Amino acid sequence: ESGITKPKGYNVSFHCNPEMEKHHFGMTHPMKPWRLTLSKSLIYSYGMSFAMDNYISRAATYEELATFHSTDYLDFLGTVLPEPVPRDLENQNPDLKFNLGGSDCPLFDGLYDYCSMSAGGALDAARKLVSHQSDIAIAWGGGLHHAHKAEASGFCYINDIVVAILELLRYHPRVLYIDIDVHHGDGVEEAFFSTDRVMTVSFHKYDPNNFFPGTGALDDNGPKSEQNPGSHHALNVPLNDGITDEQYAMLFDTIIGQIVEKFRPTAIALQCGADSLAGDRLGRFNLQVQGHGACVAFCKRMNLPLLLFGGGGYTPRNVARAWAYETALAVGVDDKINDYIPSHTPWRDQFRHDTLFPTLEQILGEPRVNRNTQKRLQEMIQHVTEQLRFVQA
Ligand code: VJV
Ligand code: CA
Ligand code: ZN
Repeated sequence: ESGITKPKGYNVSFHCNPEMEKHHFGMTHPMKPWRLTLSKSLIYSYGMSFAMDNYISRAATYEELATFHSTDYLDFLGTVLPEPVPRDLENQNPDLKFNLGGSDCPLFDGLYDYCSMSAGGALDAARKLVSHQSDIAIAWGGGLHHAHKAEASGFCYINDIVVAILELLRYHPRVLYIDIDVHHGDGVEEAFFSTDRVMTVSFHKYDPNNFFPGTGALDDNGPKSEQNPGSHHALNVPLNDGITDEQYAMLFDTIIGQIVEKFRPTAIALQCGADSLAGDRLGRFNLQVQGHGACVAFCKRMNLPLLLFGGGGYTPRNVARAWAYETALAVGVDDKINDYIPSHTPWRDQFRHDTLFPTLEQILGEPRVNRNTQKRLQEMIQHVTEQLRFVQA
């Protein structure tokens, strides 16, 4: 038995930082950095490290973070201390400085290190792509798409995606950003609102009054003005509860296919938030590991430098399954992975049955009622097609 080996002439790099994974948002907070450790264990157990270049990422420097974030915000983030008594859910202080210290974005030990390590992994990944050392670069510790220039939001403090895309833009004329997290990628969209060099497209659950962050309607396409080159370069695909693999793939392939044809990106950044999977603690969709992974497979087929970020994902065992499967897709061993479980793996047969591949037959989560009509999905495709009439590469 040979095990997984490196594909010839095709490089995948894997960027992680074990120190980052040790941080805690608080006992019952949904964001659990240890899901990264779980994902990595599954990936390494399959022997996938032998098919990739593996890097321990460094922390991003203050200067690197300041390419997007305001120095006022960074200075505060670097000096605030955890509160001795955490604020409870009900009793929130309405005037939090930079939105730091509430229940969504708590102050915890080592917060600044956690943030700079997340961004460091994303930046390392971007640099591997621009130097042509990698064809696909993976940073599962990144993908924190809600952070703004001078404000934390929705479990995100530093927008590692924006920092990494800014690095790509030093060498790439046009970057396509795609976001399959169940939440709207508002921070990334806003950061590139006024440029035509980045097209952002987010697929998300949309219900302005009941689902975070409430933005990302179909006709939110950036500030509409003649002078703004960024108009028509922000696309949104607002969805309802219970969308299935088939519907999602149809939308994704049609929309992304059209965008690639019209916008002609020279690199793709894909945020793979795993909270769009069925059975997620915060999510609402019915996606299975295959349906989620199909988005990665589609982007890979575009044959462009590809940066894969993590993001949300609140049922850790499913996060690990999805990101392990997507790592296998990136490397190109998804179809033969079960044959390659190293022979020295303890409980090899149980491992084969309990972890990754069974989920490719088994259904994740309680199925939700699908509230997405075929008619509405067609309207969304139509709207995107109309926006793309204004786009010229
Ligand atoms: O919906 C919100 C904001 C509120 C105020 C704060 N309360 C707790 C919840 C309602 C309006 N925030 C969302 C943020 C979701 C962020 C998603 C991030 C990503 O996946 O897109 C990218 C990494 C929200 N939904 C659920 C919760 N917050 C939530 C927060 C908690 C919690 C339970 C649920 C914080 C602490 C604890 N439990 C103990
Ligand atoms: Ca999204
Ligand atoms: Zn999310």
